[in-house]
Amino acid sequence: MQQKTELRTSKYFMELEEHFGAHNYHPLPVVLSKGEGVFLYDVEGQRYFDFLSAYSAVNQGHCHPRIIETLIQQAKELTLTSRAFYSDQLGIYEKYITNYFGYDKVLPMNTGVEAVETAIKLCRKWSYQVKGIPINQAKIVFATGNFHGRTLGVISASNDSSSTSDYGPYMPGYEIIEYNNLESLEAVMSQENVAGFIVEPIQGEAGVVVPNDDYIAQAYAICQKYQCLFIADEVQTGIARTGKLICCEHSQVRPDILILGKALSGGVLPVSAVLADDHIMLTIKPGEHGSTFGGNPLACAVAKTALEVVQDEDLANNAEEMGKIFRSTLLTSLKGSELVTEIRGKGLLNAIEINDAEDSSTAWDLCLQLKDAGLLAKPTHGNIIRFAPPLVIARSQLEQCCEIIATTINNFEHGGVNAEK
Ligand code: IF1
Repeated sequence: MQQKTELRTSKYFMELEEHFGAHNYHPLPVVLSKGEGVFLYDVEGQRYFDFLSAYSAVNQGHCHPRIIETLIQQAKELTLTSRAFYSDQLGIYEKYITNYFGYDKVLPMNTGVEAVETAIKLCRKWSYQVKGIPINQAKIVFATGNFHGRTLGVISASNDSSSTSDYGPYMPGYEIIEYNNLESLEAVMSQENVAGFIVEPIQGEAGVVVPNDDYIAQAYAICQKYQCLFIADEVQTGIARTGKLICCEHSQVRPDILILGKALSGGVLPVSAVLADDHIMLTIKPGEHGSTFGGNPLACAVAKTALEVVQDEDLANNAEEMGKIFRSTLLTSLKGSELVTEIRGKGLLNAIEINDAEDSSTAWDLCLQLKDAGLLAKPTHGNIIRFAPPLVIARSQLEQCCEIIATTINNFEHGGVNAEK
């Protein structure tokens, strides 16, 4: 009796995840099997514009041919040695990335949160060894609305109950102040034993919260005034996403510690990095920090190519230009909307705010209709929809997507058929 093979439909795959996977996500009901540039394809062959880019990890576009070619070639040679030995990829990559971002040294890690944790440890180590804060007395300042990852070390800085509830007790030595509020930063900085301030130059998960134009520059100046480290979490805003190589460039700020992740590998595998100058980075001595996969030859080769693509394809300027068109086009086409209360962002990190409570299903329902119209996006914090396509998007594609978004929202608000796919 031949075994009946299950039809590999979207339903089939969603049920597998429901049955065998932890329920730590609530995905949009779409099952993807292929990505190419700005497009994703589901198992039924339906094509979508990707307007999430895996939370800004696929800035270079899905399966960029140059990055994939590097992955394949390096994978045939050597993937992992551990740092117990040298490799012919790590030093080349370290020289390339430190020159690329303008720092003395890099500490290579894997996920974004590992890089954030590394920056926290580095800041504390520097504060004891260089600034002279009494051991175990260092305070690190964070901002309300932050998102730095999911480990206990960083959710301890979160004021979002969905990140923190029932995970206590939490890491001590953290101070949380209001984002985009310089007075509160000055006040906490004037306390003793403050080691540093870690901040997202635009808060992604909080809903693409763009601070006042002078916030980052003034915050950096306050950190300098109190000999504290200014640490930029650019895991989501970095790698050209906001129209500059790093978002802090909009403020002419060079962070004391720069944290990168996500698109550092073009979304091909987890690669993150912490960059700093010698007087900070060399406070960590051999054996005092590390990771099995940190700086592995495969990641180094892939990340170098991913950064070359950002430069060669001028993705920062494309993000800047396409972002301006995106916001101006939607502002015009949604001018009369009562549903959409704000369109905001920088470069190709944008969001719309829905005039509904955070716990409403409106944003979710809108994303379902956008999916049916051929565009994938996902709400953040209930009533905000983030729009972040790969930075390789062409003007004609962007204009088509603006049409899809505007038509879908107008139809949702006033009833009517969806835009053509
Ligand atoms: C999830 C959010 C985005 C980040 C910043 C560090 C990290 C992230 C500014 C940690 C990661 C990811 C995590 C992912 C979804 C996504 C996310 F919705 F969770 F908050 F982008 F906004 N700093 N963000 O945005 O990097 O360890 O994940 O590599 O947890 O669902 P990671």
